[in-house]
Amino acid sequence: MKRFTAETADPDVIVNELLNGGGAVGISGLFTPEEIAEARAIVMEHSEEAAEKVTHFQGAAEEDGKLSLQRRVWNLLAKGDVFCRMAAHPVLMKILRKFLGTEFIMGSIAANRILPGGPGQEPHVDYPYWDFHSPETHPVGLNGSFPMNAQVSVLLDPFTQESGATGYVPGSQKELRYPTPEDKFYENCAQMTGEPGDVALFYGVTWHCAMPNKADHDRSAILIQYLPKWVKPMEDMPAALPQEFLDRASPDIRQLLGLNYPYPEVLDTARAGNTEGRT
Ligand SMILES: O=C(O)CCC(=O)C(=O)O
Ligand SMILES: [Fe+2]
Repeated sequence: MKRFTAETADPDVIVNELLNGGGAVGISGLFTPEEIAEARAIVMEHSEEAAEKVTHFQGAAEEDGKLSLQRRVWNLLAKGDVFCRMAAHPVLMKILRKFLGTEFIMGSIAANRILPGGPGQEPHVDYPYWDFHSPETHPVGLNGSFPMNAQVSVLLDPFTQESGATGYVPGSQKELRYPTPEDKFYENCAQMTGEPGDVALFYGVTWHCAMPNKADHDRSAILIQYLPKWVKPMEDMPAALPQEFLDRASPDIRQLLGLNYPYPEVLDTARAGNTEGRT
């Protein structure tokens, strides 16, 4: 992974690396130790108990009864001003404006805490959301030649090989497809390692996942999803229709109104348990 600082983070160089290079970069020096300590304290406070929250790519963990070793804290903008500073850091804004267009939006800001012994996730892509395990539900020929997603992880703990730093396959963003077992992800992956306060920025087409935490400490990060402005529909058609219309709409009309697609969803209060993944 190519590494940059707040001073050397040239948007053109980084955009090229995301699209045509490894698909992920590291940036250090964006946040103070105080900001990271504050964010971490809030995340820990909100995940002290293994509260059942919706999660993704944890099908195997759910089967093994290990879901509680990964904890999500959703809807972070409502939980502390420090998260607004993370989401809109000027260095990130400048790079993301180049990558996703000047009016890009944020799709999610959440913490992912993996406790010691946490098994990590299923290798996946985040393009534009999480459901490319079912490619037939997307437009024919959809590909990653232009970005419809960018992911930022702000590391709150040391991300090492041992602690399960996000694994990814460099170059896998060049062909949009969900990884299969034949791709031997774990043999081919590198890891987005770093110190608390460092940022990993990656293109969501890149095959990646949280790796198993074999260290004796937690491994938490703030995960931020960014999208082009038009990933949100232009018209809010359901809001413009009377409730009786929606109640009696056929399955096809409901689909056309976007009512079958769950996102955007209030993940903080969504049904607990794993809802996405191949398994
Ligand atoms: O926490 C990580 O290392 C990655 C999380 C991730 O990729 C996801 O939740 O989509
Ligand atoms: Fe992901």
